[in-house]
Amino acid sequence: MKFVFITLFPEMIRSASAWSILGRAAQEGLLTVDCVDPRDYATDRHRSVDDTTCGGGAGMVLKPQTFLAALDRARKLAPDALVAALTPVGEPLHQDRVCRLARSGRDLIFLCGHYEGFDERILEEADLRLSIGDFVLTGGELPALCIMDAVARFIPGVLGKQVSAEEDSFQDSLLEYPQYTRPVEYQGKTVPEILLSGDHAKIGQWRRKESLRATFRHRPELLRSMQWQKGDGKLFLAMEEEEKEKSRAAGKSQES
Ligand code: 4G4
Repeated sequence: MKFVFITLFPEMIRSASAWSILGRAAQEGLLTVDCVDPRDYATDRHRSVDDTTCGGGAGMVLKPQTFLAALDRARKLAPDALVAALTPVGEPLHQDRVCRLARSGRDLIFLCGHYEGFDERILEEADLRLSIGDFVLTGGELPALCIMDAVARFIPGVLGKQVSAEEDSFQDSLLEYPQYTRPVEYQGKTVPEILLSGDHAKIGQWRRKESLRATFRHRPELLRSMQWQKGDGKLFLAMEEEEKEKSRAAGKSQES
């Protein structure tokens, strides 16, 4: 899969995609990362890529000429690509959208804005406007990198053989259960005994229950869209009872 970034800061993209799993995947040819810099398409003496906003006010906006010339070049590199603009007012990204982007079989061109954002005529060229969350950053490079990373995990061969992106947190709207490695005891804190029992049915139940607990504690709104499996009802009720008991005990200890 091809990822093309239209960015004034190509080194940000190149340096961030050279490491770890993405770096290896790029080396193996499972994905390619290209950058097109709008500044290379500037024609004036100052090689300017931005200008003041029409209508007045502080701040600069990315000019259409240089950015769209860069987009033309990107489309030559990836003719069938979807064009995604990163903007704080885009559709908030979720794992199901990530999964659909990966499955679409289309390459991706990312429009990374800076300064106060894009001239609207640049945005009109985008197929999608995406946001990675309700906060504002200085540029679209980090969100674009986040999206490439999330999508790349679905490309066959990018993750190791044993793990697959489909098995992760969010795939069925539940948070991941807690994980442990050796030592069995560390600074007085121990690994739950059941995980050392070798009883895979029991371990499976424990993990499911702890997934339900983590979701109940930290992201209860996700429980509405989770896919209930056989046995979940019983596990959920038992977990909820334990949680209530825990908060009763905490309340008592506060009284004294
Ligand atoms: C477009 C318009 C994305 C792009 C304005 C981009 C946060 C996100 C930008 C801007 C971004 C996000 C400079 C405000 C670049 N910030 N949440 N900044 N700004 O995905």
